[in-house]
Amino acid sequence: MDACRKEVQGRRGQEGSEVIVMKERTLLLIKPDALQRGLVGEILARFEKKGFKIVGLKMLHVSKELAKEHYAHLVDKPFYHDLEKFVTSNPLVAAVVEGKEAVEVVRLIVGPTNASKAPGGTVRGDFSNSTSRNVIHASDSKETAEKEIKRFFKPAELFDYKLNNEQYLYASDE
Ligand code: IDP
Ligand code: MG
Repeated sequence: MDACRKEVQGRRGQEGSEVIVMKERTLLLIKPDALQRGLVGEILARFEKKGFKIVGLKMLHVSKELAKEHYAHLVDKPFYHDLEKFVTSNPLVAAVVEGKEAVEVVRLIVGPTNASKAPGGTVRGDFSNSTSRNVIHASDSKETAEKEIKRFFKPAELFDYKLNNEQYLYASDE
């Protein structure tokens, strides 16, 4: 399933035309530091409470090969060795969440990479004071999200279902 997909809701807009709701998906990795610190439930809850639908969820132990692929943009950095050791040291929890403008909104909830500078209220701002052990990963663009979801989830591990409270999460025109 693509990170960004169109879903016809079957509702009628003001002009009588069918309303098309853009639903985006993005990848979250609740990193090994968060798992070790007992923060998985609290972190996932933030996205649920925002109204994001969990469409994929699993625990895995990241291999060195997967770490190299996922952090390909960082392999030449001096901190890469430590980063690889960190993400492969212990299991993590991977999730795919779906909702309006998921990629951008999830990044806002996550906060900047350097958690020391992350505002309170963001996941990194509230749970970390480190640039490295910053508790969570989130895809940084729609294109990246599409690739990263495929990297961590098989199609059969992603679920299409309706939340019963969807009419309370979004207006009919968004
Ligand atoms: P992001 O996680 O906010 O998207 P990226 O630049 O993609 O940030 O970096 C991926 C991960 O690599 C970070 O979340 C962090 O764990 C680690 N990292 C990034 N920059 C540094 C650094 O300067 N020192 C140590 N670790 C870093
Ligand atoms: Mg990144």
